[in-house]
Amino acid sequence: MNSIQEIAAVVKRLKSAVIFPHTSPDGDTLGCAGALHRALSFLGIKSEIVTEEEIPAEFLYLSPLREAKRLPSFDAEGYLAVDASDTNRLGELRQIYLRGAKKKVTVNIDHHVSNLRYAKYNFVRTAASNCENIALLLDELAVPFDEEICKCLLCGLVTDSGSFSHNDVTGETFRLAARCVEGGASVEKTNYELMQKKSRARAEFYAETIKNIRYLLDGKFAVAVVPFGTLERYSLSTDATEGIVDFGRFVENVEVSACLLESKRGQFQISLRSNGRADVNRVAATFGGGGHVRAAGCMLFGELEEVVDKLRYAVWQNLEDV
Ligand SMILES: [Mn+2]
Repeated sequence: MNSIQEIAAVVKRLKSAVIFPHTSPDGDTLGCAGALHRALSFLGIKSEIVTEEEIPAEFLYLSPLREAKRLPSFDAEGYLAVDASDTNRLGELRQIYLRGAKKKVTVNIDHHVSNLRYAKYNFVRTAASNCENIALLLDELAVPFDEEICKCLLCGLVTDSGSFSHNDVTGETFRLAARCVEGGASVEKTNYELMQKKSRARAEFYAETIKNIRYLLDGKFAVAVVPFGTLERYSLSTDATEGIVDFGRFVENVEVSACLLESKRGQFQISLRSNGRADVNRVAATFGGGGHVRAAGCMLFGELEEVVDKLRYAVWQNLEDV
C-alpha cells in the first residue's frame, strides 16, 4: 500500500494517463473519473476516461464525462483505476489494463475493503465514497476545486452514501460535501437527478419487483428477483435495478437484502445489503464476489430456486444471532 503523497508524486510525474472507472459505472466511479480527468488537465497531463459501455445519460451533466472513449485512443504512460476493487470490475477493459500493467505506471485508488491491490501503486482507504480519496489526491496535487470538480465529487458522495444515509458517512464526508456545495455543486439537484427522478416505466418496474419480494429466514432476509426479460419488457437497462436492494433492506425486521438480476438465462447478478448484523462482503466472497461489509455483490449461476437456496444458506451462516 502507498500513501496518498506517494500516489500524488507518481501521478504528477506522468505525461499522459488513461482513467478506468469500473464496469456498469455508478455515480462514484464516474465522479472520481470526471474529477481526476479535469484535475489532470489543470496539471498539463493529457488524459482520457474509458468505459466499455455508454455512460448513462443522467451523468452527462458532468462535462468531463462527455469526452469519455470506449477504448484508449493514445498510448498513455499511466493507467489509473478508480473505485474498482479488482481488475474483473474493469469488465472487457480488464485485458487492456492488464496488458498495460507490464510496462506502464498503474495506479489503483479505491475504498472497498475487498480491494486486491492489483496495481503497481495502490491507495485503498475505506470511506463512504471513493470521491473522498480522490479529493485527498487532488489536495495533495494542489489542484483547485473548480465547479466541475465539485459537481463530480458531489455526485460520488451523494450516490455512494445513499444521500448521506449510510453508516460509513463521516464528518469528512460532510466536510467534502460542504466544500463541493460552496464550490457550486447542488445537493438538491444532484439528489433529484441521480437518486429521486425516475421514468414512468421505472416506477412501474419497481412496483412489480417490490410486490414480489420474498421474505426468508423469519423475515430477516429479503430477496427481490428480476427475472430474465423483465427489463426488456419495460425497455429499461440494468441500471434501472439500482435502489431495489435498498428498498428490501428498509423493511422492518430485515437484516439482509438481496436483488437477483437474471442478466442472461441462468446467470444472476446479485447485489447484497446488510443492516449490520451480517457481513455481506463474506457472503459475496463465498461465491467469488466482494465489496464492503454492508454492501457487496457477486454472480451466481443456475436455476433461480437453487440460487436462492445457496444465498439463503450463506446469509444464514453469516447472520449474527439476535
Ligand atoms: Mn464507490
